[in-house]
This record gives sequence, structure tokens and C-alpha cells, in this order.
Amino acid sequence: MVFMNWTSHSMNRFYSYAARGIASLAVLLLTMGLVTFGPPAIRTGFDRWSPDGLTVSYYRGKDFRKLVCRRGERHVFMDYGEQRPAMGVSRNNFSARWEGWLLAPSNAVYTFFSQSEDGIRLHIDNETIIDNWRENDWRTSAAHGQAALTAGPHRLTIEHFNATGPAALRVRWTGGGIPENSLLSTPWLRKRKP
Ligand SMILES: [Ca+2]
Repeated sequence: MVFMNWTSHSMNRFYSYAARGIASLAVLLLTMGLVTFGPPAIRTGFDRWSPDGLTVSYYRGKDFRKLVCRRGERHVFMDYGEQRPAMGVSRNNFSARWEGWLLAPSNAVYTFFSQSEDGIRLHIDNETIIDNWRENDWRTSAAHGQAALTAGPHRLTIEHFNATGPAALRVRWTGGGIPENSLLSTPWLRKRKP
């Protein structure tokens, strides 16, 4: 009888630990972004722990009303189509802030080119380089701006919003030995100051 009670108690403890373990693993995977409930067509932030790329914060509302989630991206090119950008963010009326550091390869004047649905702003070292903050159609949304940069890291912030319909953004750059039409991408982007 004593043995039976001991066995039953041990089994209960085993199931309790197992349940806690499974719950912890589920929370860990959700936190890492490896399991999401978002649409499968959109990448889900596998780069979150990498130092490369930019950190993207998604907000409800066109004007950064409520932060919903953050994830990493390796290049500034995202076509959301008509899908929501992340769990908890509507496909209409969202905004996103892409933040990190741009590594200029040499002292030079760089030109940045954007296309976006809808609006986009690009800031380097707190100076606004592109300001196209309005409802855009992709085909007529091209904008550009220039910045004279010293070789090394510069703080980069790109803001984006979508009102209704499709959402997308792309930023390319050239100058200082960067070939024309290069996507703003790793290895020139870092999440934290190098
Ligand atoms: Ca749109």
C-alpha cells in the first residue's frame, strides 16, 4: 500500500513537471518568434537575436499609437501585400519603425531611394533625409535624399505606415563605392552600435 501511494505520488509529480516543461517550451518558442499565429507568407523574425540588420517595431495606428511587437530584418524590403504585418496588428492603419546603425564604408555623399505604400520617412543621425509621409501608390511613390557621411556607424531610423490596401517598402542606396540600386541591407546594417 505504501509502495502504491509512493508510485502514484511520483507519477503525479512527473506529469506536473512534464506539463510545466511543455508550457515553458511553448512560451520560449513564442518569445523567440519561431512559432507565430501570423500569416505564413510573412517572415517571422528569425533574425531577432542576430546583431545584423535592423530592429523593426510594429504599432497599431498610423502614428505609432500602440507598440505590439518587435522583430529583426536583414534588409529594408518588405512586401506585406494585403496581409497583416504581425499578430495583433491590423493590415490597415499600422505603422512600423526600423531602427539601428548604418555602416558607411567611406567618407562620401550617399543617395537613398525609397518606394513605399503608404508613407515613409528616413532619418540619419536625427536628420531627415527622405520625407514622403503620405498615402502612396507604389508605382508613383519614388522618393530620394542625400546625406554626407563619414566612414563608420550612423544612427538610422526608417518610419513606415499603411492606411488601407496593400503595404510595402523598399530602400536602396548608392555612393562611397556602393553600387547603384543596392538594397539597404546587411552587411551595412547593425541593430546596435558596433
Ligand atoms: Ca496602402
